[in-house]
Amino acid sequence: MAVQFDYIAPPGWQPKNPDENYVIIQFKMQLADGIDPSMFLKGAASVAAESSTGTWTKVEDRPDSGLKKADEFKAIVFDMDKKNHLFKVAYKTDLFEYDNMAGFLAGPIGNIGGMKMVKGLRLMDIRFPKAIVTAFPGPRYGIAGVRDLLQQDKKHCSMPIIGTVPKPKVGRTAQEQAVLADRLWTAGDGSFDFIKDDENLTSLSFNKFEDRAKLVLETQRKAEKQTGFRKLYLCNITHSNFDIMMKRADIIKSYGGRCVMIDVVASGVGAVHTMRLKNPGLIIHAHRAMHAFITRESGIGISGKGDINGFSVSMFILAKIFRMLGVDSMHSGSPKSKMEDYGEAEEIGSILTKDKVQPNKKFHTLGQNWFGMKNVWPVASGGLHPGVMDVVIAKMTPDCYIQLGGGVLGHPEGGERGVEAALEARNAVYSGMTVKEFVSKNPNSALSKAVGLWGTEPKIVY
Ligand code: CAP
Ligand code: MG
Repeated sequence: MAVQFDYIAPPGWQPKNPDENYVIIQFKMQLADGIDPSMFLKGAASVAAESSTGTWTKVEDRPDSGLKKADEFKAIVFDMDKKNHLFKVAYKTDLFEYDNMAGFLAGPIGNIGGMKMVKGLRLMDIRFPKAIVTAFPGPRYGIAGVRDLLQQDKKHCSMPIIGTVPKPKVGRTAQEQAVLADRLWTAGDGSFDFIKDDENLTSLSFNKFEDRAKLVLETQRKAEKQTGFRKLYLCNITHSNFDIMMKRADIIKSYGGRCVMIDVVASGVGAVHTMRLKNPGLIIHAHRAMHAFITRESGIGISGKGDINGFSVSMFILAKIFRMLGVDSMHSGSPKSKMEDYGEAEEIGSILTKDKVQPNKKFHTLGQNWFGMKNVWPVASGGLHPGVMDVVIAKMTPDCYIQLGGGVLGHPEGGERGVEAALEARNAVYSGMTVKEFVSKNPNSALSKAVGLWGTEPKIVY
């Protein structure tokens, strides 16, 4: 297809000073059935063409047809690894409007996913250059900013932040939600950090947003006074009408809240970017519901060795995009989780937390220089319970949120004991103990009861 220009780099070509000059993308491609494998190079060139300047045929060549600039801005295929279906593409930085994420996505994550010549295309990673990274606001608070806002003492600064998303996901009234928040925030030594709305709890007939925000935030103030610990309520403001979402952020602010939660994939990059710029100084928590319909690869190609079917973008890329757009915490997946996990949660954690991320061959990632942009809390969640917390903290580092829904409210002796068990697990890790060691020394503890029910491995119920 790439008929007008030559989109293939000469052998050995590497982009010069990519952090200034290029966006680099690592692709994995499977040609459609019936297309001879020898066409792989041509296919890669077509991907580069369609995602930058080209189309399926030659177009008219006149002085005013823009072909000179188009040739200058054509994307370049390099580092071809035909055996493993891999190649990279370099796009000149100036092919993009630096601060426009929606505009960016329409290029390299645009039409190419629909091309007949491929039956599988996965974007494994994108490395963004300085001009694009620094054109975005990034997080307002990041890890240090949230710890400061919570006025954490030295001990709690070395621990994860821990909280619950009440289950059932939906069912309680706003009043019942506030009563539950009170029970959980004041349980144990009162240091339980946050309560979070579930991804599908917005403003429902029996649990209106405004009532819930008011009642839970009143409870938060009361619990803070009682326990001496500052708390977070991650209140879900998701709406497809941005004006309503903004109004909800203002309501949270007016009730003294510190944080909003957004289903960022469902809401879209425009909503998240604008909310980051316009919200009244709140922490942004990013739930990634819907991401798996975009990021989950079909086939066995995750490792880069097998065939792939279908079209996807890795979660590494979404993590980078939402860090740039400015969320402060983001679901990253977790080891020992109920969700698909091929070891990528720790890598997502690095992308969210480090300033200079190194490439990782295992996942074909390209690394990233964040040029001082604030970092983001990875959120470990999904089927976690107190029995797995030592391993999760060891892998995700103490700079993470740990979220236990069923893993607190399913405790055999009730929610308060669920909180106690989670806090005991966090303290055990802080004092250098494993969960098993703590349990053998404290057989009547809440943690021991939790481990009695769930063990120390994920519990997957079908
Ligand atoms: C967890 C959770 C989260 C998932 C999202 C749920 O509840 O509230 O939404 O963790 O997945 O609804 O499943 P449990 P991820 O603790 O009861 O499992 O974090 O992978 O984005
Ligand atoms: Mg949930």
